[in-house]
Amino acid sequence: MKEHLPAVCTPATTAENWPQRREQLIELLEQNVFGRTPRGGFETRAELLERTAATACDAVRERYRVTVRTQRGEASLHLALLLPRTAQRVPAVLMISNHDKAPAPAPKPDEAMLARLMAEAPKAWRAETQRMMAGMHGGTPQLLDIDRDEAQEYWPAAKIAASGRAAAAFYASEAQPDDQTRFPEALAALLTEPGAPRAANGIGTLGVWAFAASRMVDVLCGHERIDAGRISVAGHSRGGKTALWCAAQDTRIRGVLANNSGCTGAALSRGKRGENVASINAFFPHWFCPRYGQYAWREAEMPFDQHMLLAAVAPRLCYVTSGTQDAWSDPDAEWRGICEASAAWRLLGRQGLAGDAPRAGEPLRTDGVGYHRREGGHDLTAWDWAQFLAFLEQNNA
Ligand code: GTR
Repeated sequence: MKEHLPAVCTPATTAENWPQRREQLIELLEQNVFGRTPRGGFETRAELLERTAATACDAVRERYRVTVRTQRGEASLHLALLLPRTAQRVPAVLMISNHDKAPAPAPKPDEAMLARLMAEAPKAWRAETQRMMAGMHGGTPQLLDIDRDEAQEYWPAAKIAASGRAAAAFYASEAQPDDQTRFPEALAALLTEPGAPRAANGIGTLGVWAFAASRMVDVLCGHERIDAGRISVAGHSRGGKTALWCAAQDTRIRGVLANNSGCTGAALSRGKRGENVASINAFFPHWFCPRYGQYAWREAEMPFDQHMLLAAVAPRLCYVTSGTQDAWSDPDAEWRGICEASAAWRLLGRQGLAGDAPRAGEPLRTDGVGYHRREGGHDLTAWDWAQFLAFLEQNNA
């Protein structure tokens, strides 16, 4: 369904004025979806806590305490880094981990918002949303130890280092726990007015996570072993949405790897199946600015859509993935997102993607965007990582 899809490039957009158009796209997404990101008034510093030899590969492991200071105080996050042993500066991949080291309680929905959205919702939506959420909120928490370099499918740090790249990772929850009853804490508390109700365009949890990722990029850019022009960010699902928003805003980032990012990630909201603007705002209102919830069931009125999030990365590198059985994310909506966003890459003289979605297992890689569909569900696997590394390799990133 393409009716009323606002265009990424207007008739007045040219390659020369693309930077201004890009700013407009960021502004639309800030005001309506993710909330306003601070442009200044903060400082980042890093303290090296530990440097050791890696256990699973020929690399050096470093652990940092990264402290962000604003006029309201300081918050610290932990950055794990695995550096291949080589004399040259290396590219880096930064993982925004939405998996924690220890089990954390699953985020609880906002009951009032949920009741309101449920009352307005079609019957089939209510049943599907409740079924999905029961699974999500009752499931076993997925864990990740970012300080380990041994084989972990979800975050194969040793494989990334073996490919000649630094593998960096941090826990999003250290910037702000994923819980609407606890917003704002940690870094989020330094970015919001204490005690004030959230403004319609006030930063949400994903905005705080994206801001935190950019502070990690501050540290990576200043690292003597890292090539500051070749830093990519990666994330899965809510981490994928965050990686896209971070790369859209932060032009120091060379590429983004957005895995199964779905609703409010790579998937166009217009005509989307599975999770939609209503369900995501019902269950995760804290992820976004309050204004976003007003678009529940009103997608046609949105002055934006998710192709604009992807397009704001152009002409840098943007790779989107889907799982064939990840219906909640909607693989076809993710494919339409990257195809519609491709107008920006084409404007800037790069190849875009168009036409029918590729078959599962047949990745598409260009000099700007890339896409694959993996056989299977909502997951980040060794096969996904192999394709990410091939895409980065092809583009010298
Ligand atoms: C779900 C949510 C999705 C996706 C996913 C995840 O609860 O509906 O948008 O972000 O979480 O992060 O695994």
